[in-house]
Amino acid sequence: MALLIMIVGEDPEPWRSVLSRLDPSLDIRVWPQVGDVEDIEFALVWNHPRGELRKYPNLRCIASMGAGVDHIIWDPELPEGVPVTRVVHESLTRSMTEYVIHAVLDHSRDMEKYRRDQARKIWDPKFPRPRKDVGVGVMGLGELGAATAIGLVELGYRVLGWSRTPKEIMGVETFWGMEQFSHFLSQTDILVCLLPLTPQTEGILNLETFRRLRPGAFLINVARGRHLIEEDLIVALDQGILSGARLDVFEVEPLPADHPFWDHPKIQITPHVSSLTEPEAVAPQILENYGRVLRGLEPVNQVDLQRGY
Ligand code: NDP
Ligand code: OXD
Repeated sequence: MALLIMIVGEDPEPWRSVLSRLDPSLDIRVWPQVGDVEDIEFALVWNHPRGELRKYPNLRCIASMGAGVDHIIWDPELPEGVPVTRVVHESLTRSMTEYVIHAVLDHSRDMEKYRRDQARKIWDPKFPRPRKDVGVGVMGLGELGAATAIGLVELGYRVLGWSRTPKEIMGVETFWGMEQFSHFLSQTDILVCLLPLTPQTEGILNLETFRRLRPGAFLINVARGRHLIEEDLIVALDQGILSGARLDVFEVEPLPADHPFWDHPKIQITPHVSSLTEPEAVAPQILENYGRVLRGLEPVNQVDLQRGY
């Protein structure tokens, strides 16, 4: 029995190193040096090649290296009946909350204007809008969205939250389902996307959505690139429907050098860093799940494969 690390596009070594330090008796294989495919019972994955997970007949659990599982679930050749887990950890939640709060403060305290003013040596102070009048709409009220919404409430913003099912979060005006989506958007000045990528949420950040926001709203996408229709963002920015966007995730990552987002004056880019999974912090929960699977128990932090998150 062996644990396979199949991490593509990132260095698997920190994972191998921390897992073997925590349990020196582990048989760890690092893809593509797999050895006998029959040995593999547990796979820790990120952006695995499509169809690859079918090659392991004794696979009992597929663990995402991050909070999102779209990179696993969207594989049309995913082996059936194998549980999929994701990371839930306070280090991810804290990092995401900090990132979004920083982006919201940066925008609502007019920092983009002051950076532009500085470049032209302009001294032009302005009172920021009172926070209670700035509607921050958080799409997705799960582990990350709920904590982010609470952090924004604590700072005095008017916080609106939208989810699939009803939620109650102190200080947050909550909305759910497509029927209430327009109402949620119509009160939002800063839209934060923290949804999982599913067939229902793919492309949800589109021109129609942007038109329903308060005029000149600001977009923060920290979920997945495929939530956003990229051409629609350019149109919305160029027509003043949106005043700007902070993007951490993209349809193609790394963002290609010739992509128009790089040079757009109203777009701020970060390279998928809003909440990085720290192997040191998260390895114990991966090992816990490996142990559970070997003992015939259900792994924790399992996702609902029907729902897609
Ligand atoms: P959760 O699964 O805990 O929460 C998902 C939330 O989205 C839930 O509130 C859910 O509603 C809501 N939701 C799902 N589908 C719909 C829908 N069709 N309509 C309305 N609401 C919907 O996820 P997390 O908070 O842990 O993570 C969210 C996403 O953030 C991840 O899937 C990942 O893609 C992204 N992420 C990005 C990172 C980065 O570095 N950029 C880092 C980590 C995560 P309900 O509660 O009703 O089920
Ligand atoms: C995640 C991510 O899903 O880093 O954890 O995007």
